[in-house]
Amino acid sequence: MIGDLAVLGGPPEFADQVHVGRPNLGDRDRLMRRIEEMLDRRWFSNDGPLVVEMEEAYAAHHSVAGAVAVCNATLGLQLLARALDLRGQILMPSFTFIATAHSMMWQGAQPEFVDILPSDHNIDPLAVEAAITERTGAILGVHVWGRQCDVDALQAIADAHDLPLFLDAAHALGVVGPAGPVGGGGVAEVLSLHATKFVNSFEGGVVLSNDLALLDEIRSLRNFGFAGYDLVTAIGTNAKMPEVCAAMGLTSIEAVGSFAAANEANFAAYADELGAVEGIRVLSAPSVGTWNHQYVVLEVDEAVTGLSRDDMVDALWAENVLARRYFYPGCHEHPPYRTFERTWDLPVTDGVCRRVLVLPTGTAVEPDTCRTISRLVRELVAGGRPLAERLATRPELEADV
Ligand code: T4K
Repeated sequence: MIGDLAVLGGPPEFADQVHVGRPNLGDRDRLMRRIEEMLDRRWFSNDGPLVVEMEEAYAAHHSVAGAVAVCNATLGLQLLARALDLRGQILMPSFTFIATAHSMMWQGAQPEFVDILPSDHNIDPLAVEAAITERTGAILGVHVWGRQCDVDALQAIADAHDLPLFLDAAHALGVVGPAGPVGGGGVAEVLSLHATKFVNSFEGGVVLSNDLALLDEIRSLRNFGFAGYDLVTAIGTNAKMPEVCAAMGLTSIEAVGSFAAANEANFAAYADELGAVEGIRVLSAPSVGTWNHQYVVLEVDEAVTGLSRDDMVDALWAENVLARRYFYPGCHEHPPYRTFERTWDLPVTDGVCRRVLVLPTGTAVEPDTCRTISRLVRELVAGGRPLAERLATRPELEADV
């Protein structure tokens, strides 16, 4: 019943908040044992044994020659950009987390935003090709929602123009797409192990590559540019992963199968409940390969539902469902980038930014909870335009004015 909605004064559906990014936990006892051993060793950072073991595990998991663990993916991207000595404009999507763009700015390179495909929200290779000029320095693809972007097409464009291709794989741990396992694309790929990610190390990131010389360079840059015990050969920084994070990173990857199964069950519940709702599109699983189902993404078509995505977010938050509108409003609309010369035209990005709604999943959420959230979404859609009109005249909105 619409009158029962929390946003209109009813009690919330959930007593406790349901989050999009509740961390997944592996085997607690194993994690604690690793931390105890670390304390006994008194070796907490600087390429410790857990970091070394973790790098081997992540390289093997992604079928690449090597891996470098860093303190987060943002710094991983920065180090990679520095190692590649990137200059000029970096062609990338605007529909990504702001860190993708910021990391290039920190290297002194400039994002040049390119539109995405409506089908999977990934960078459009044709738009990349069209955007290349003499100022282009590199191509940066992002595997948005963990769906592999078209690495083969991007690589062909990069080769034709003699440009490096590298990939933000923050969402794509363990993914195998049409171009093969994530990790081996372009010159390198960068995973995020942030707490909210499929697999986490509290905070962390991993640079994956088949180019061992490039990884050695990144390893040095991660540690102030040291090339030997008392020899510094580059302007490095401190991007080292602490041992306690590697303890979590190792314990998490050991549990990757159970995380994937939980995500898949949740995804199936949402798809089942929402797949036939008019005006709601559930982004489907990729038809090829292995996906991590890390994000459950809806597109809300207000022209059909009568209710905007933002009204839906407000109504869900009132029910204690903390749905998110990632990556609104797109990097290009955030103040640091708004002042750039507007060489780009991003109609698909702008539309997707208005429609996307991300729902809770992960091991902290049960399929039954997903079914309840889906029921709420269906009720909101059923409320349609009359509900939108009531929301527009809510007393708290009038009080805000
Ligand atoms: N490239 C891409 C494409 C990315 O998406 C990201 C990060 C990066 C690069 C950079 O990776 P890192 O440098 O972070 O390794 C979150 C994450 O902070 C961010 O890592 C992630 N992408 C982005 C998509 O999401 P917020 O602003 O949504 O975080 P926050 O604090 O609002 O948390 C999300 C939800 O999770 C909330 O409902 C609270 C809940 N939560 C969060 C944390 C940290 C928990 O329940 N427990 C927790 O410990 O950015």
